[in-house]
Amino acid sequence: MSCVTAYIGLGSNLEAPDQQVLFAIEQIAEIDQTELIAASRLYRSDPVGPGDQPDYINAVVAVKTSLRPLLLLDAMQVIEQDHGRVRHIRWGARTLDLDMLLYGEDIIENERLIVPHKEMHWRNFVLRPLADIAPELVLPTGQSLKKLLQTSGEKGLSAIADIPLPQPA
Ligand code: ROI
Repeated sequence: MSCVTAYIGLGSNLEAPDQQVLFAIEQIAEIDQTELIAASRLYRSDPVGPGDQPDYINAVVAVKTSLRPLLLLDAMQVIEQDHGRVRHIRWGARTLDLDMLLYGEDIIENERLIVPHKEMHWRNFVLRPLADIAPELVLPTGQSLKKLLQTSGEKGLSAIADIPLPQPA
């Protein structure tokens, strides 16, 4: 059974977003064949995208998993649905968004999943929390997280709390 470190980005801007994110992290910790190994701080971020939407809460977690990428994605989508996520408006407000950012060193492109996540390279609400838990990370594309974060800057982003790692049951 080979284990891979994967990184998952979390975002919410509806219905007590901080609670949505914290509870989702507990649910990620319970995914089959998957161990939660690190969590970033919790961030508040200005909304990126159209119109008038509430601020977001964002975080990133690292897991060690022996699930193949699409099975990990399935488990993440079950959690999103549990949070009442309805996919309709592109870039609209959402109760919970879970993005697979990285799956080991893999580069994945199929109809369901693109890894590394296409927009992580410029989204500071992904890069900054990722740097909390993997400051020396280099993406499979060869780009260093530090470099990307220098370019994205930290505008509109503030760390608001530490996230306690849920204890295994
Ligand atoms: N903006 C912020 N700040 N955080 C997010 O998680 C987020 N997620 C999105 C869009 C709508 C692009 N904007 C976001 O999907």
